[in-house]
Amino acid sequence: MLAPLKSSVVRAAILPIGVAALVVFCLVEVLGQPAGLLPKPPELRSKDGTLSLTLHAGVTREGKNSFYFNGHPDAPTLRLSPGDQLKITYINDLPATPQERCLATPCMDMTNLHFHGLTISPDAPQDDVLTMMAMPGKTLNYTVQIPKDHPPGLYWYHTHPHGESYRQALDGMSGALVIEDIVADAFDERALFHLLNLAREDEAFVLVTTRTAPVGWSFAIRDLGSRLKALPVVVLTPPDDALLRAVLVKLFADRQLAVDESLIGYLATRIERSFAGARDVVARLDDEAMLRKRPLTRALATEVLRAPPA
Ligand SMILES: [Cu+2]
Repeated sequence: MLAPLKSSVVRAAILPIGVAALVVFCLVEVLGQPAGLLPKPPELRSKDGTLSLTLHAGVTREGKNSFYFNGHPDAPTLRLSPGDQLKITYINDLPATPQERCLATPCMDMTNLHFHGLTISPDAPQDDVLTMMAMPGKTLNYTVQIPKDHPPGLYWYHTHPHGESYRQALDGMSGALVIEDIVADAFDERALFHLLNLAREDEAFVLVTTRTAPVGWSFAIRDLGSRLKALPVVVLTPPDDALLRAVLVKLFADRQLAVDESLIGYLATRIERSFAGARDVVARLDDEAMLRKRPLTRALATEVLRAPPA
């Protein structure tokens, strides 16, 4: 890993259209979803090769089964890279006497997790939907190893107990799982080389995202190496002060929250310098203000920032 690039994401683009795609990507990150659409689930990213979280199964106010994260009926989007480990403590808080009816047999409110589409082990403590099962009040501990050569893509995780998963999944017990980034020395060189050749023949475009620039990688296929190293590279650095402030104002406005300019300045210099960091602090402040029935002020922000994230 290249030291100066550690905290930034390097995006290597092939042909100018790749750069156009990058611009779109950045705007989507900044603007988020238009008001009135489904709320965006929280996003969790692996750090130093691991993503750990506690997930609950529970019942919403409307009586639906749901995943719960940090006390909210949310299914967080999990972002991992090939080679990462995903650790989930999954607690079944569904009632021992189920409120809902099942198709063939009485509901038992048991649950577990299936990682749909991932090429991982079917044995406990990974993607084992047969022997890993939590009755109400029980906990399952998952440790999922994402292979180093796992293809990037959008996958999903969902509840998977036989006879009950249909009803539970329709209720909403599912979430997105994203495998990002190709990693140096951990992808199929022949496949990428063929893909690039095919794209050139078809005048199509390929966008590669990674955390380090290909210039430092070693290649078995020399032609692939020279092709990748010759690509235009666009580095996405952390947002600067002005952008981070604008993002904070926008995120508060999304929640119909009018906040003081001094609070924005206070937060911008204290939070992690990323869009994810901005989203996280706005959500936490909104939650805490509601919970404590207090206005959104610097005093509240000081207390919230001092407390570790739940
Ligand atoms: Cu599935």
